[in-house]
Amino acid sequence: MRHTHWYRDSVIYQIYPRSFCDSNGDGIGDIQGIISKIDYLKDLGVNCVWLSPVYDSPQKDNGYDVSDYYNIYPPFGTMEDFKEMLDKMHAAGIRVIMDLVVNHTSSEHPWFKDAISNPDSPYRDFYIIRHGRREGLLPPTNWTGFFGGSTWERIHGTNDYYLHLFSKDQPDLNWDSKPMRTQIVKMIKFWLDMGVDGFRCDVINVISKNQKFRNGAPALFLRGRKNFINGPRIHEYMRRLYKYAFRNYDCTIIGETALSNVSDARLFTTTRRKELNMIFNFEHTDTDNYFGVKYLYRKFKLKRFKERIAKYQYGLADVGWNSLFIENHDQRRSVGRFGTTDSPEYKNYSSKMLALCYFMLRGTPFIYQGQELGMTNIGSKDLNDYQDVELMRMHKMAKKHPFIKMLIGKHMYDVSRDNARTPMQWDSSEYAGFSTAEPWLKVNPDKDKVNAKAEMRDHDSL
Ligand code: TEU
Ligand code: CA
Repeated sequence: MRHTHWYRDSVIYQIYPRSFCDSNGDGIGDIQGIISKIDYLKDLGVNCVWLSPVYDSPQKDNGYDVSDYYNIYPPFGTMEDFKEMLDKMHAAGIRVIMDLVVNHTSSEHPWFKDAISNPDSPYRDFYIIRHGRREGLLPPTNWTGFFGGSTWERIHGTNDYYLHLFSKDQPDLNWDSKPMRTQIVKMIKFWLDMGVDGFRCDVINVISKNQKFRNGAPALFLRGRKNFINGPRIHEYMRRLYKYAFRNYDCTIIGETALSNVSDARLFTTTRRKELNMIFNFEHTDTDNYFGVKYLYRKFKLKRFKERIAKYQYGLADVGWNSLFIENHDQRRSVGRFGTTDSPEYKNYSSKMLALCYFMLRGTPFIYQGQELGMTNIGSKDLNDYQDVELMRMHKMAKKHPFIKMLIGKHMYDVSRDNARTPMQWDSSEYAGFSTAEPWLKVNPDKDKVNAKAEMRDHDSL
């Protein structure tokens, strides 16, 4: 089958399954819930859906910690439910892209469990395991990870450490291992053969690590990042994935490539290089922080925002293709961030103005669930209203180090990822039409002001 450019004519809708629609009243969104909203998606006019991870997982990072790539997380449903959804989406003219989380697995993945419990395990080489310095007293390097703190965790009862760029429940896979890569290719084909239309590849630009393991220069966040952001073999791995997994399917491959620049973006997306179709880069959403770290809050400046967007519009004009987005499950809601929610009237103008602006750029637009309703941020300063592993780590660090507290304390809740993860507001009932029971995360208290039916009515009367 030929690899075509259908993504260039697509509008892609991101579903965060946990928060979209709960069909069976357990407070957690699920696949049958998604199926029940296919007509809504069709009405909205999108022709592709990107599903955040639905694989089996202990949910330490809401599915970005996969323990079984070949099964569905039971509270979301079964493989039959997934196939039913895929068929019904296709029948409605909507393609389906899955999340592909292969920088790391869950620490509950059988490969990892075997790797750390058995020194002769064939799976030891699937992960990045090294002796600690000073007989295990110190980790192999001084690197620090995306959620703060050391990237190394000591393996209980040994002098060895494993690498994790995210939480300690998410050990990094070793892409320098060929048997490991072969397993990933096999898994990708399993889903493509089932009829899945592509992947959004989670943090794919950090899969190659400089395995000389040198210490990084002093830095507040992500110390040693040169060793793993767009590491030494990154483009080789992208081309290998294309050649062995994607080439023979008419699929779309999007890479999440945090902390890249325009020249990296060109390398990833130049059509003739055969790596990725599009990337998600965050320079524009990082307008209101320092160094690409969302917790280092900085005042939003429209001029900087426009410059950063323009940079990629011009930078990829002759090669490649842009993804257009201003929200996702890691980015708080856009209307109060880049516009204003000061009054219902301004909120309405702001959300429509933002939509118009980014839809008119060159690239493929993405809508994050609830964005079409102008859903807003939580606004609570109570830790009990939040659950995200990233925020919990930041909160812990701020409690321990007064300097970090001074840097991030004031805006910690406002910038946190749960702002984008509150249940979808289908109507103004108690649980917003998301569920009949209390949802896993509190419904946004502004629920009376936002709801899908009212917005659709608005739309019909235009
Ligand atoms: O996120 C990558 C990630 O590091 C983001 O938090 C990024 O740093 C930030 O949004 C840029 O401003 C991906 C997933 O989207 C996220 O949900 C996971 O927690 C993470 O990978 C680990 O799998
Ligand atoms: Ca459910």
